[in-house]
Amino acid sequence: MTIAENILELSKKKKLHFALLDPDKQKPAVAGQIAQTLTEAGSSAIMVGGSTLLSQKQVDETCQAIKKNSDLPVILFPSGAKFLSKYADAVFFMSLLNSNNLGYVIREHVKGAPFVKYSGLEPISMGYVIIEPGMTAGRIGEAELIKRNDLQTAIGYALAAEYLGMDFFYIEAGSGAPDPVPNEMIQAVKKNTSIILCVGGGIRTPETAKEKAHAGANIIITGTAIEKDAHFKSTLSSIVQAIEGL
Ligand code: 1GP
Repeated sequence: MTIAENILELSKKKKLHFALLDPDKQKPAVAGQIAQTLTEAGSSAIMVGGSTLLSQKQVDETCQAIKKNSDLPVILFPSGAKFLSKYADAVFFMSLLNSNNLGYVIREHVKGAPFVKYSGLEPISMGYVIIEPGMTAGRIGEAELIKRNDLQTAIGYALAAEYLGMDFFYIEAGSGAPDPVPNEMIQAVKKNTSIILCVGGGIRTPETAKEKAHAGANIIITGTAIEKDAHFKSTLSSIVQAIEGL
């Protein structure tokens, strides 16, 4: 079974938690320790990527450290072709659908596709959109941010992703967003599509994670906000427990 098939199967049974580790935010050894905690807490996958990466070496070393400490699938969440790593298991082959920069929509993909083929990384197709406030990802990704009350545009992007044959749709408010994606937007997207729905950006507590999962998110994605929490492990376990029973 491929990683994507496995996630699709799992997500039919319960709500999942994925963690995003940004190689720019900690040394590889620390990423390895965090990976161990994520595994113990019950996360289902570790995503690796970030908008401010400087070198592929960072990504390689972070993936290697994670693989040493965890048997969770490691899925790249790349901001460009030069940040792919053969040490990961898979890559979200994702298009930032609401970017004004064609590089993030398709051109980086063209550059990176041969690496994916020859490295053996499993490509997992994903449509990706950023809503207000967008934070660093919105700025670097040159996203035409979806307004927080513009449900129709959110539905339109999700349907477009589904009709283009993408397996996953990721809607996020940006890392560290003061307010995550509104519940009404998640409900509207869920009601109108059948694509696997991932939600992230600004989700810091089990209560918020539960609300977003209850609204229709299949996968809750958390990143740096949680990693900075002094009670990281217990917050994480509580998030996993809060959503998986839904
Ligand atoms: C990953 O933006 C999310 O795409 C992560 O957001 O750092 O706010 O959890 P947080």
